[in-house]
Formats: sequence, structure tokens, C-alpha cells
Amino acid sequence: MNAKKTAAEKAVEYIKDGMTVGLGTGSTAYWAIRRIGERVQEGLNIRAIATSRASEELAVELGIAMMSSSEAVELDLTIDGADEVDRSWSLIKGGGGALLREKIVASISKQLIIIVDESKVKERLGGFALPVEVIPFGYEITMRQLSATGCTPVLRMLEGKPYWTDNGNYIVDCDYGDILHPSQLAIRINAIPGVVDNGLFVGMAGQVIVGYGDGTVKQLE
Ligand code: ABF
Repeated sequence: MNAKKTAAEKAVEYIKDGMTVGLGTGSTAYWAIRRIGERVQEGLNIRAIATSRASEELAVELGIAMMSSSEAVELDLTIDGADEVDRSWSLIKGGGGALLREKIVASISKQLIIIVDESKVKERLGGFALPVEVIPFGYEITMRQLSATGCTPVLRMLEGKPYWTDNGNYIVDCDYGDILHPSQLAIRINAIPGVVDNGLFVGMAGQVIVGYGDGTVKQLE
């Protein structure tokens, strides 16, 4: 059984007619968008905003009615994945490079449902290097400042060149080891000139749905 698909389809059950919905990014969110597309074909009436160009293209292809960011004042529900989730539902996101739009969309959502397979659930965050979105100008300076917060920063590359986000920025993956105080770290990182935002989502998840290989699905308590 596909654990990511199981978690995603469970989350889509929470979508009701007339809702405004945020569409996440990544391989788990992919299954949620697919299921939403099926329900739209069956008559579900929603309007959506995506957290990446890739998710937007998929949603349009599936016939999901999209709204622009200027129309999106408040969302009823956002469904999105994560790279890691701990027991207090703090998240590391951004492995897919979409953390900035994901955080903007999450910030206007009445309910953020996180969908993961069991491999993402950790006692502590930090096994996955924390993605940080930085502007290209002076990125070397910004990386030194990030290093001073206690991590090993690595510029994300793609085909031999710096990876570009949908927003024209770079991603620096910061290996902190165990992250004991995610809320404080997030504030420290975002105070660095050149940093746009980071992949720590603290106090934002309203629900975490975990899919398992045997086809079962559970709410993370
Ligand atoms: C997205 O979900 C990203 O923030 C994160 O990288 C991704 C998790 O990856 P996947 O769902 O593909 O395992 O929201």
C-alpha cells in the first residue's frame, strides 16, 4: 500500500463544498491534489491556491478552480506534506524547495493538515537539514551568518548550478543536528539579513495524518 497516498486521501475527506483550499507541494501533496481533482470531477465546488508552480500546473490540469494570491484572503483548509514532524507537531519543510509559498499559504489557513508517511515522524527535528530560503545577493555572507547560528550550511545545487526557487531565490540546507528549540532557532535565522524564511513551521499544524505501509492511517497524537 502507498502510505503517502493513504494519508493524502484521508485528509481530502475534510474538504467540503464551497471551501477555499491551499494545495501543498511534494510527493505526498501530489496524491492529495489528485484526489481533489477526482472529487472536483464528481462535482465538488472549491477554489484553490497552490504552494508551487508544480502543484498549480497539476491542479489546473485536473480541472481544479484556482484563485490568485490577491484573491486569497483566508483559506478554510490547507493540505501539505513535511520532511519531518515531531511530537509537538513542529515541522521541517522545504525539501521540495517550496517553503516560502507553503508558509505564506499556511499562514492564512484556518486549518493546516499535514500529511506524511511514518518515516517522517521523529522524536526530535534536525535529522533532515533545515532548508532556508535566501536572496542570491550576498548569499556567501548569509551562509557565514547561518553557520554562526550553529549549523553546517550547504548551498542547494541543481545540475551544477545553484537551485532557484519559484521566487527566484536560493536554498541553503542547514545541518544543525538535533533541533531542541525550533521556535527560538526560527527567530534567530530570520533575523539574518538576506534570509527570506526558513523551513521550521512551529505551532502551525492543526492536524497531522500519518499513513502506514499496511494501509492504515492515524492522527498523530
Ligand atoms: C512539502 O512536502 C515540502 O515542504 C516538503 O519538502 C515535502 C515533503 O516531501 P514529500 O511529501 O515529497 O515526502 O510540503
